[in-house]
Amino acid sequence: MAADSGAFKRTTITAALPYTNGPIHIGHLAGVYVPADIYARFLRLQKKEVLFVCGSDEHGVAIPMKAKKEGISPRELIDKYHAIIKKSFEDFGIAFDNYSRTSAEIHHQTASDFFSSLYRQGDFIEEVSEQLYDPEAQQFLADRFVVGTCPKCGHESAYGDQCEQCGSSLNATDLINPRSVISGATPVLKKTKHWFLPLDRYESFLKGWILEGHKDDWKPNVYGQCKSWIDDGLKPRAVTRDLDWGIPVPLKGAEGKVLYVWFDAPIGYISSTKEWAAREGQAWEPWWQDPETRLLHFIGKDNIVFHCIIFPAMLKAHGTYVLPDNVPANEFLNLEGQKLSTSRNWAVWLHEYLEEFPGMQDVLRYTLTANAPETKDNDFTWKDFQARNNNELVAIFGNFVNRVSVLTGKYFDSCLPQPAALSPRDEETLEQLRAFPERIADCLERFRFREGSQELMNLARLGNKYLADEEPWKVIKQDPQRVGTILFIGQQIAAALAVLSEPFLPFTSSKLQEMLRMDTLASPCNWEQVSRAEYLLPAGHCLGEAQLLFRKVEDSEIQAQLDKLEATKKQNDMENTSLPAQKETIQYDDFGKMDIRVGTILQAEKMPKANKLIVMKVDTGIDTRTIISGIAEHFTPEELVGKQVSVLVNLAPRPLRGVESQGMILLAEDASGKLVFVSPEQAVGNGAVVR
Ligand code: B3M
Ligand code: ZN
Repeated sequence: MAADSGAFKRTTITAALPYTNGPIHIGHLAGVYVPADIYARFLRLQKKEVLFVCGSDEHGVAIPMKAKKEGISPRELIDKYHAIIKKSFEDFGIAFDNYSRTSAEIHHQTASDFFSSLYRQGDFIEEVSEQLYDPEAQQFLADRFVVGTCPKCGHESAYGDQCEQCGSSLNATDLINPRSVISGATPVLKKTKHWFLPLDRYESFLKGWILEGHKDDWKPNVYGQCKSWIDDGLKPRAVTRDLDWGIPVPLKGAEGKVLYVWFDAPIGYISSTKEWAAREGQAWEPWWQDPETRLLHFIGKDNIVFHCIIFPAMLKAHGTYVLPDNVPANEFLNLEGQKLSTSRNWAVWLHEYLEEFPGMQDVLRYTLTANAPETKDNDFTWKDFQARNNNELVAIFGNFVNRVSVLTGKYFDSCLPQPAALSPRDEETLEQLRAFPERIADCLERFRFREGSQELMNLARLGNKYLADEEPWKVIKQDPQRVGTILFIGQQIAAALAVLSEPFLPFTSSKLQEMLRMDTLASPCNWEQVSRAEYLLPAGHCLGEAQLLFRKVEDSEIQAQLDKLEATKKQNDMENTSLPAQKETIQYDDFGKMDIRVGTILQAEKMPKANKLIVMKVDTGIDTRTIISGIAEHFTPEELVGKQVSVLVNLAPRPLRGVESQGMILLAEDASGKLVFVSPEQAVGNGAVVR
């Protein structure tokens, strides 16, 4: 039943396993890993029992596909990206208790056993169907391994599941002139046996559990997707594939078949837990099997059906597992108005960000949280990044901490003075401060991370306003003791910020805790104490050296990022408009037959009632003749007159709209469709022979 973390003994948090077919970018961070990490840290700070697991998803047809593209083996590919991804997570402070990978032995064993259990219980149905098969390579072809002409738009290299030119989703059997990516052979249909999870058997369970049980606590986007899947009627889903990359199907007669990647991947959460437990000398079972465990899956919206319907059906079928209590899936993040895309390189890659903004992980974490795609798709813009940094982190949070620490240093040698009697305003400020843990917790328990980050900023605002109103820099002249009290209160706010910012800004939090020397306190500060303790820092407590928490981001840095994206856009445009392939070989004689001369355009005018045509008089050196060319959309008649161009003069004349064209002017067209004349690089006499 729906409840917050308080009603459970422990919480198992999973974050979607990233595919090792590329590095990770801001979309992954914003959608899944930052919110999951904030939540895990938030529970840990409250001393709750929590386990946060993840790992690399290294199976599926995308892996051998990508490996082929990069010219390496699938094993080399997964090793490469597993290392890059793991490092990005560490760099950004995503504090998993364990980060595993699905190529690990323990995972192969766990997934294989899971399949065998369901098989033994009779939870699968077997079905023989016809699939495309490469007779040369002697293997079945996944959709992505078949290319051919798109039946909708004629694009010649559409994939078996989708045409990237017109975006239509296709069936591999619809392609005209299909060929195997592996051998180039024409695929044939061949019978093959597969195992299916009959989701229809779980319909009434899913209806009760989700549609009735989680109507109010699951996010509307998640609930809505589940409802439409269930309402559409659930069908059996194949959980095996004909592929040579993955976990072998543990059955006799299933040689050459592997588990479908979406069958094994979510089991990866369990394997990762087992790996952690073995290392820590703990039991893994309570985290998955004790009914008092709360299971949470953090994912992106494209993974909803797998985590809310298919995996729960698997867990339910198995019989000994708890079901997810919530699946707080996010929508998508765009970048500067366009969909993030690995293949089009439209992304901010985490490893590149860190090279360009070293030490600024928290700024990205904060920006992505403050602007998280929680309820709808959202846009990341560099201008917004700069504004969040300069106007919030620098101007509010950093500025407050800096002012209070500079003043404490200046007037009290960086040791907290004994406060005098508190004014009503002081009392009220402390009262407000004590309310923040609950205010932030209330947001986080409802997975409203954006709101939570804004509440944190409000705490810094409280501090700034207090200082601005109390004006210790003015009061110091007549009442130094009062200034001691003001700064004492100010430092309590700084300490609260140090604690409460930890889930959102872990690097900043630890810098600030160091500055405040919180490690030397008799009882270390935690979430609860911010609301319970009379004071977080006692009088007489001495502070460490002040550090800069945030720095301003300059316009030039933002411009550099925008320029980089602009270059990517240009690159993509170039690649989209491909150059035609080289024509058939010809002999010298074929070329020698052409008589190409340099000529000068003497006159030019648009052909009446023809949009594209221009009629020209050209001096070819041998005569003056009329030539018609379809270039009116590219040039105005005025800019043509006086130009020296190359003319094919012995082309048979042909009539166009009643006027005879007596030759052809040569033009070069690049990949983007731009037209230029093929002109001599310096003036030369008309009639000069081009050869
Ligand atoms: N690797 C898909 C993705 O990255 C997939 C998630 C698996 S979670 C079990 O979108
Ligand atoms: Zn198409």
